[in-house]
Amino acid sequence: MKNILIVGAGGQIGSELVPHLQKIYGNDHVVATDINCNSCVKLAENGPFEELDALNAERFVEIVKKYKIDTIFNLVALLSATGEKNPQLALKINMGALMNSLEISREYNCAVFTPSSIGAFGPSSPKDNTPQDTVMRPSTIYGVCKVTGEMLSDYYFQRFGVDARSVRFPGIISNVTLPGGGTTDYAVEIYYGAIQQKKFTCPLPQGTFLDMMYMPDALDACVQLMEADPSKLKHRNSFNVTAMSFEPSQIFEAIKKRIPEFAMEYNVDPIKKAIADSWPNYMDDSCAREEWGWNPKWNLETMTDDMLKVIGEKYAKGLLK
Ligand code: AKB
Repeated sequence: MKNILIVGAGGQIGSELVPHLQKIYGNDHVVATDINCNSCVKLAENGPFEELDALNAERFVEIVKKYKIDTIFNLVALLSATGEKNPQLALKINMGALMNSLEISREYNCAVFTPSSIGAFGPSSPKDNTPQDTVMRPSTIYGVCKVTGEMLSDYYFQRFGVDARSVRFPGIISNVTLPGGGTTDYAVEIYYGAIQQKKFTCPLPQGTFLDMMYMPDALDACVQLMEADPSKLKHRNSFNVTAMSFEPSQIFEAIKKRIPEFAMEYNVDPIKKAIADSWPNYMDDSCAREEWGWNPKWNLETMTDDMLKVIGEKYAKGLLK
């Protein structure tokens, strides 16, 4: 049985990946960590939780040793829009957490997963059907960290045999923890606006296509890739994965079909627009499909049904205000 460490467990992905992995590997085999204990009260209810600043290598090692960890999920990152507000901080946190995860994986013989992103691509990458292997010259500090992370992870595999694997996640849409500071966040926030205020102000202009994925598919991607037969992997860091691509008016229409009074206006955020314009419209994820069986289950319609149902129920029960 694996002993898994999740670093940055209180964020959008971690808060759902922890219970997902607990169901598969057992509660005691999944150790959640975060710099902020307050965001992890729920996570600490069902399994081990430790406070960890991922930049503190000594404390990181202490936890790896204490729980005999053999697999690390490094989810620590400032996202794309926040990164542009403070590039030096993004560099420090994103690269610091990555380097500690890789070095500790090398020393303590752990497999390691660090998500990359559509943000690893840049304005000179092909925008449509963006290939697995192509030009990667990102124009954000977030993307620079992601490409560097991909290259370092492959280097650690080739040079030291560290079992490092990764996917390039698109915008992830979920109903448990809100993302923060990303360019794709609008595609989550729109559901809360639709249910609560029946209106939403979109920060990206009509026509801005971006890859997206519903959280259950993202969780499957993490597990499937880390469980994949290594002899089948021609790539490692990192695989294109996507489930759908849409632009703001399409998600608006999908919601409006279900909430006819829903209205949307645009107030374009120039930083988010510039970032989104530099990213793919949609990626080619055939390598992930061929090498480890990637096969997403959710599309815009089924995801919209589920998002409105789950978030609607939370408002109805008074769990959200
Ligand atoms: C962001 O928008 O920064 C993230 C991402 C696509 O990596 N959601």
